[in-house]
Amino acid sequence: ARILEAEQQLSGQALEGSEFQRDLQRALAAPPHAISPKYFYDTEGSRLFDRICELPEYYPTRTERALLAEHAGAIAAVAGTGADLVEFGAGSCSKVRLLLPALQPRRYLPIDISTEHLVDAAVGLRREHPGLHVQPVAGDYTAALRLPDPLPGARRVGFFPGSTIGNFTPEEALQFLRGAARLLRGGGLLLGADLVKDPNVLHAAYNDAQGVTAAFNLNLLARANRELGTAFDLDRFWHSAFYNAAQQRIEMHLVSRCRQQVAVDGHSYVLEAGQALHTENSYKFSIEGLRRLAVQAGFRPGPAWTDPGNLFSVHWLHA
Ligand code: AVJ
Repeated sequence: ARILEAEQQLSGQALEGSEFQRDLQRALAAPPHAISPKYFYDTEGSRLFDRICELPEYYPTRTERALLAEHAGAIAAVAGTGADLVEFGAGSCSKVRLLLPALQPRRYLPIDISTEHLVDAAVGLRREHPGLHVQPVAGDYTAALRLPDPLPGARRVGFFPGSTIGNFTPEEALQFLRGAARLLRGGGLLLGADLVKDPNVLHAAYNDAQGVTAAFNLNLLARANRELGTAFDLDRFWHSAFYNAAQQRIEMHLVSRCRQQVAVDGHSYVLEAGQALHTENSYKFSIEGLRRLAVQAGFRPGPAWTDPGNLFSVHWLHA
C-alpha cells in the first residue's frame, strides 16, 4: 500500500498490473475459472460502478445512504467522536460525507485500489471540509496493510459500507474481519451488509435494464485489452448474473458466446461456447448470520439498523 501525499502526482500506471495478468491467466487456464472482482475497479470500472449506484434497480446504495443519514446521530453515540476513521474501499468517499457532521473524526484515512479515483475524491473532500485531515491510502485492503499509526489518544473506527464484505467467501470474510478487529481494537467497525431477500429483487439489481451492470462486468475484459495488450472481443461474451440460493449469493459470470481462442501474453486458451469466467460473488446476509460471523472474528455486536423493507443492514461492531 502506498500512503499518498496531498500533492503527489500519480503515474497513472496500474497498481496491480502484473498481478492482474497472472490472475487472469490462472482463471482462463483451469477450473474454477474465477478471478477476483477487485479487477473491476480501474478508473473506467469505478465510473461504471458509480453509475450502478444510481440505477433504479440497484437498491443497496440508496438504502444504505438513507440508513446512514437517518442514524448518523445514533452511530456517533456508539462510535464516539474524534476518532481516527479508516474506510476500506472508499471509492468516491461519498458515504462518509453522511457521517462526518455527526462523527467529527480527527482524521479520515480512505483506502482504495483505484488510485486516481481515490485522489480525486480526497481532493474534493478536503475542499468541502477544510478542517478535516484526509490522508488517502492507495492499496488493496484485503492484503496486509500498513496504516499510519493511530493519532495519539484517538480510537480507530473502521467503515466498510456497501456490502463489499459480500465479495468475500465466508472464510475470507472471517479472515478480513479478524484483521479488522485487531486493527480497530478499542474502537469498532461500522459495516454495511446486504440482506437476504426475494430473489427477483436481487436478480433485477444485477440485471439492470440499461445494461450498466453488464458493461461493468465486461469492463474486466476491456481493462485487460487496455492494460495487458489482449484482444478480447467483448461482443463474444455475455453478462450473466443470477442468485445462487444454496450459497446465499449473487454470482456474476462472463460467458463465452462461441468456441473461441484468446491469448494473454503469448499464452492462448480455448473457451468453449457457454464456458464461464466467474467474476464476482455477492453474498447476502441475515442480521443474525452477520453477527455470528462478527463474533467469530472477535467483535462484540452492537446495534444494527435496517430499512422498513428489510433490504439492507448497517451494523456497529465493537472491536
Ligand atoms: C460493491 C460488491 C457491494 O456486490 O452489489 C454491483 C458490486 N456488482 N453490481 C455488489 C456490484 C454488480 C457490489 N459491491
